Amino acid sequence: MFIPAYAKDKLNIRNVIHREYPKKREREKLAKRSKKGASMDVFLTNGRSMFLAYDQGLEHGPSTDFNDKNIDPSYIMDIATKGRFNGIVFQKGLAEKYYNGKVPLIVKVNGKAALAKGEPMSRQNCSVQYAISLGAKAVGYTIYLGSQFEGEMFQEFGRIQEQAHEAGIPVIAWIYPRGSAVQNDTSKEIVSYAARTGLELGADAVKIKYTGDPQSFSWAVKAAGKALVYMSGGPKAPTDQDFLNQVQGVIEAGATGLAVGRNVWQHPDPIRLADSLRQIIFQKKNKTEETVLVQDES
Ligand code: FBP
Repeated sequence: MFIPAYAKDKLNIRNVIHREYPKKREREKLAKRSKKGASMDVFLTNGRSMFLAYDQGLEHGPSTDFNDKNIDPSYIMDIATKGRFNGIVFQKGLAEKYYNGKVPLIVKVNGKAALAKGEPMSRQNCSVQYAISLGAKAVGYTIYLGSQFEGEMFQEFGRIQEQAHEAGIPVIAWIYPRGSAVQNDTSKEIVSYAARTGLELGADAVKIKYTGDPQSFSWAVKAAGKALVYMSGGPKAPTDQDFLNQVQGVIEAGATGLAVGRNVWQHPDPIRLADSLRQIIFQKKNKTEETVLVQDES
């Protein structure tokens, strides 16, 4: 019987064992690189950061979120640069055509459109190596915790996380509890579950929804352990003050920062808003750390 070469390779049990269980020296080398690769330092200013997310064209469709200005990815790239963001989040198509190299790049390596209904599932559409070739300093991946397809996303994320660490870059997990099993995706229990899932699956940072108050969000920050926590923005808040209060609460809770889109690029003056965000995120660090400490001790 003719057995093609690739199949012979698959049948070779020694190869399989070797691939799944690398030798000790290789494991140590990988562990070393993984540790180094997991660092988010390139994205941090005084231990904090703010990211600009712009994958809503895929996730929601252009007619849901965009106007004549912000439909243009160059406009967003400009906001990220002039607003001194610590990272810009693009899908690979936008990274290929619009990334200017002036702000650290995060390439989202999965995504889904909004047309299909039912249990959410988001599959990988870009390899880690290709993201790196576009200039990515980290890759992002969405997991719909609670979805019927959660296991598939866990598995895919696991592979991506290992490849990214092997290549020396960190992985940011967007963890959005969703699907018929999830009643309230901003409750303390669910958001902290999302944060913890990210830690356990090996994310270097998690992007999660705000619970609405610093006390409950600080539980999610604790649950995330050494994984950095970023708030995900959501639809534009009714007023600037509402949004800034959320950000203040997130920082008070001990999070690293935010990774938001609509609240910034739908704003009539995104650069001015970015200035206000920087004041809260970076300049009040000592004050807020003190506050958190006092709360911890009481
Ligand atoms: P926003 O700040 O605009 O909500 O963006 C954050 C983000 O995570 C985007 O990266 C993503 O496109 C969007 O939210 C997904 O929103 P959702 O799945 O909640 O509709």
